[in-house]
Amino acid sequence: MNLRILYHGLGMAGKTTNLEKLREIYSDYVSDRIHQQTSEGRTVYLDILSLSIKTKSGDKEIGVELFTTPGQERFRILRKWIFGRVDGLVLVLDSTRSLEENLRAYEEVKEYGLNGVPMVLQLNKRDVGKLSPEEVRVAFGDVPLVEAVATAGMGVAETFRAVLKEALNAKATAG
Ligand SMILES: Nc1nc2c(ncn2[C@@H]2O[C@H](COP(=O)(O)OP(=O)(O)O)[C@@H](O)[C@H]2O)c(=O)[nH]1
Ligand SMILES: [Mg+2]
Repeated sequence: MNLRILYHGLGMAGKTTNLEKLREIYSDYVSDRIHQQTSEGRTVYLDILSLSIKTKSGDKEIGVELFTTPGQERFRILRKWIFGRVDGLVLVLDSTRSLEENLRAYEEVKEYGLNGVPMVLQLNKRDVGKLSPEEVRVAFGDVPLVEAVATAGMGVAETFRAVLKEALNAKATAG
């Protein structure tokens, strides 16, 4: 089985940081050989991380491909092409920005027809941001929400496991 997980959110929300931390946390499971090309630590194009993980029972191997959307406006047109099939979506919210700003990223999710995709919210930058989980819940209802400080690795694996669970559940339901 193969799953494709997209990390979407405003530019600078912490998408790349999530993938970098996951690469460290799951270093034994990294199956890609793509060398991340960044300049000054910023995403040049897009980040991909391929993991090969085993199910709880250990009898099945799942390939998980994680990717982020590039924030630069000039790549806007390419995003549709990047999206293709998406099995799970992490909407990375930046708690240093307003709810309204963050909702723009969700508007894009809808614009690209991804609003039916299993979604997990990550409220990132809890170390510096003011946007509260309560405000987010009012806007999104009971979508799974994980608080994070991606730079410290906090909430990163939890977010990944949550979206994996949502994606696998949806697959099981679909048969
Ligand atoms: N203080 C703080 N900074 C963060 C956090 N997550 C990411 N950053 C910083 O925010 C900036 C943008 O992060 P990046 O992962 O490149 O965002 P992207 O544009 O969504 O890929 C970088 O300087 C990160 O180090 C966090 O939880 N707390
Ligand atoms: Mg990035």
